[in-house]
Amino acid sequence: MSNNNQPDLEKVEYLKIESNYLRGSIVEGLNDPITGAISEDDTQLTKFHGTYMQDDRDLRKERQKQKLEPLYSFMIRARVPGGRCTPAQWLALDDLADRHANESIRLTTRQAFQLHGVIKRDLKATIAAINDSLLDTLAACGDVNRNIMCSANPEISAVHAQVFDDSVAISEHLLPQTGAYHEIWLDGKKLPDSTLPDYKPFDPDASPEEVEPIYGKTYLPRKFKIAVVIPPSNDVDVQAHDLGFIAIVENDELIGYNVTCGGGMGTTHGDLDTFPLLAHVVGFCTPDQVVAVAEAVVKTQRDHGCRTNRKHARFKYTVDDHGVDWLREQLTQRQGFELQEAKPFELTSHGDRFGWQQNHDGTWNRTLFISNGRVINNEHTQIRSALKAIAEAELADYIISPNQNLVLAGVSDANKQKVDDIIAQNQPAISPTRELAMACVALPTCTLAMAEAERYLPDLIGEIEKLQAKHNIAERPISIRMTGCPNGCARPFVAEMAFVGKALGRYNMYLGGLPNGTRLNQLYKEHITESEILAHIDSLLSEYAQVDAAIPFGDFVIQQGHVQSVAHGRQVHELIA
Ligand code: SRM
Ligand code: SF4
Repeated sequence: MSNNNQPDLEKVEYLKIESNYLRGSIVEGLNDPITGAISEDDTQLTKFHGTYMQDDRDLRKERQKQKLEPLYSFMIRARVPGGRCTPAQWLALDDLADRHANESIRLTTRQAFQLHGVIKRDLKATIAAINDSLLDTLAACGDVNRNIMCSANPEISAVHAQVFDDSVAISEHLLPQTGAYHEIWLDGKKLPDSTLPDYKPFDPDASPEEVEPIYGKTYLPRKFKIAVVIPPSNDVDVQAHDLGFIAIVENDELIGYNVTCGGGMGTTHGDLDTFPLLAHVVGFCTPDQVVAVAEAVVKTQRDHGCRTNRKHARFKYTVDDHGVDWLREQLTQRQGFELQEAKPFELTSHGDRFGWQQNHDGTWNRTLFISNGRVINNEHTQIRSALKAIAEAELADYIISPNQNLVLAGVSDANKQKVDDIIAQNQPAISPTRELAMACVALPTCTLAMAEAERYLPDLIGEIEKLQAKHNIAERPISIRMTGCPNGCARPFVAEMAFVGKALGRYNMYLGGLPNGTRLNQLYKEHITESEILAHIDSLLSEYAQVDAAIPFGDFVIQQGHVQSVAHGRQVHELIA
């Protein structure tokens, strides 16, 4: 508490104010040859530039024993609105994965790329090379609007281009305007075709509104996330985001968007004041209004989000604390128009559509399964080489799906077979449950991981598949997600079944989401091991096998009283069994 009994601002708020619009001492830190690390303060600031300092947690103890500093390296996250990139951009990323990273490309749950294991010496060159490919990393992380998501492979493909363009417009409008990014990574240059804002040198006398018209000096209280969905798919889990736009399509024409506000997944174990929330549908706007609505929502959070407690700083808490009527008033004032009444819509599934699908223009999309988004060559798969070959032959555009998979898009009739031939060995038949599964990165790179996720879920799904086969329900899909901690990076709290890491080898188990991602699940068992997990699943599946195949697993567990139907995020942590 400060002297006047007002709660103190979070330390990072001062850091943002004093950083000269995200410059801090990043340049000095990068040039310091004594350590592979950068300072704690600069670590916070580099997030806004799209990179996180990490260390290899598999090697931490060994390095400590040898009295060496941790093996520091950097994760770089690119900004890829709607997950879309060209074959040339894919090849640039693929090249960097070998030259500067750990020989893999990671597709994220927000349709972006990550490179892991980039050492400090190579950081600037890697970010500059990403920019050379006309992608960038600005605002991929940090207290700003992050990568915007957009349905990857919608059934109503006729409106995809328009909805995608609206998503890009929102993304670009909400980019930080500071020249820090250009100075630190691009030697003050802006490439002619780059979508980055124009370069502005630092002017100590300029007002915050001149430098950062939307964010000001303090940026947002916390990260901010936007998703745009084209029903009936809910591949983006639209209500899991701070702000969402649901495309409303009539006769194959986009008439506008329902606006959703106040969703989010992150929680902290044992802290009941933190919880996931689903966004409210707050109204409808026309396509030409989306950018104004996005700006009004962001500014509402800028001015009213909590800056004294980062655990309460997400927009979901702002909306939960003040209510939807208050929010509508804020938006009307800031936008200069009222949102219209929301239109009816239906969402059917939050999974991807695999295999070939034809677009309205006659071209084809094929969605490939990429296990937890890790594009790699190893003893099980040569998917990285296959995707490189497709890019080299320019057979498709690339769209990262919101479920860490990859859509090869816009393939001509003539090229379909060529794609199939290249991909054949790398797309084994997989079960409907595995198709839906998603795990966050977790160990060894994530500093916050308490348990394995990406490296473990494929094996656990293997065991669950055996149990599904035992009960003759192998063909019934169950959406299963795993995270290494309760931050929720694989959006676990909207899955039908979720495992959230508590400690190495131990997870909290949640049940009761819907296959379309529009209901929160609830804690079912705490702190359990693999054998306990499998025993519980065996028992649940033996009951599930007796009910009508049309009943989704998430509904069945509620009907049988294993968990409750959750009306508010606070109930997610309630253990009723
Ligand atoms: Fe996340 C922090 C990885 C999507 C909620 N997330 C992290 C960090 C950066 C750990 C850190 O702060 O040191 C992780 C880096 C791990 C690594 O080694 O790569 C990380 N998050 C990821 C990714 C890569 C998971 C994946 O397997 O794909 C996703 C990158 C998305 C992107 O491209 O931008 C990712 N993170 C999400 C999502 C899902 C989403 O946005 O749709 C969520 C839940 C939704 C939400 O934000 O409410 C999410 N990540 C968090 C949180 C908790 C935020 C909160 O409100 O409490 C943290 C921790 C934090 O912010 O303090 C976090
Ligand atoms: Fe790391 Fe936790 Fe996010 Fe997984 S959920 S990537 S363990 S922060």
